[in-house]
Amino acid sequence: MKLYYFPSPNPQKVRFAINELGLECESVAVDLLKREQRSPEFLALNPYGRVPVLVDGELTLWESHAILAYLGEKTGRLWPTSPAGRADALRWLFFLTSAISPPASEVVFNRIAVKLSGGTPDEAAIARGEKLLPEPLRIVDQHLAERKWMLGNDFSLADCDYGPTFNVLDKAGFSFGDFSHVRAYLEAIRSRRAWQETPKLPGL
Ligand SMILES: N[C@@H](CCC(=O)N[C@@H](CS)C(=O)NCC(=O)O)C(=O)O
Repeated sequence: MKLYYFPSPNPQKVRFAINELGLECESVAVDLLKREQRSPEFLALNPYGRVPVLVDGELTLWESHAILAYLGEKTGRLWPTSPAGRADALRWLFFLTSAISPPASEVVFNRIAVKLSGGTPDEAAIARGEKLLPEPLRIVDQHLAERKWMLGNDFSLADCDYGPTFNVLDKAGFSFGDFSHVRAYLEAIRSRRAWQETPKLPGL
C-alpha cells in the first residue's frame, strides 16, 4: 500500500490506523505548503486535491473516513463485525466529519495553517468555530463518560478518527476545560505508541 501523506489531521488518522493495525505501507510525501496537492500528478489520484489518498493494488481511495472503513473491512480488525456495530462505527465517523470537523477546521486552519503559510488569521472564523464546537463536543463528552473508547471498552478505528482532530484542536489553543472526558480520552490517545509514531509537524 501507498499513503499520500502530509502531517495534518486527515492523513494522520490513516497513518495512525495503519500503525495500530501493523500494516506495511509506504508514505509518499505531499507538501501542502508547497501546494503539491494541486500538481497534475496528484490531481490524477484525487481530483479534489486533498490528502490522504491510499493506493492498495488496483484501488485508489481518497476521503479519510472511507479509507478507515476500508482498512477495517479489509483486515477485520479494530472494526465491528455485526451490522449494528458497523453502523455504529460509521455513525461516529459521519458525526465527526459533519458536526465537529467543519468548526474545528475554522479554528485550526486560522490558528495553525494560516500562520504556517504566513497569512493573516480570520478572527471571525475562529470565533464562529469556537461557538459551534461545544454542542457536538458535549455529545462526545457524555458518550465518553460511559466508555473508554468511542465504540466501547476496546480501541477501534473510530478512535484513529477522533484522536488527531482533538489533538490539533488542543494544539490550536481550544480549551477542553468543559469536556473532562474528552480531555482524558485525548491523553489516552497520546499515550499510544501508534500515535506517537505517527509523523507530526514540529510542536503539533
Ligand atoms: N474530507 C477529506 C478532507 C481532506 C483534507 O481536507 N485534507 C487536508 C489536509 S488535513 C488537505 O489536503 N488540504 C489541502 C488543501 O486544502 O488544499 C478527508 O476526510 O480526507
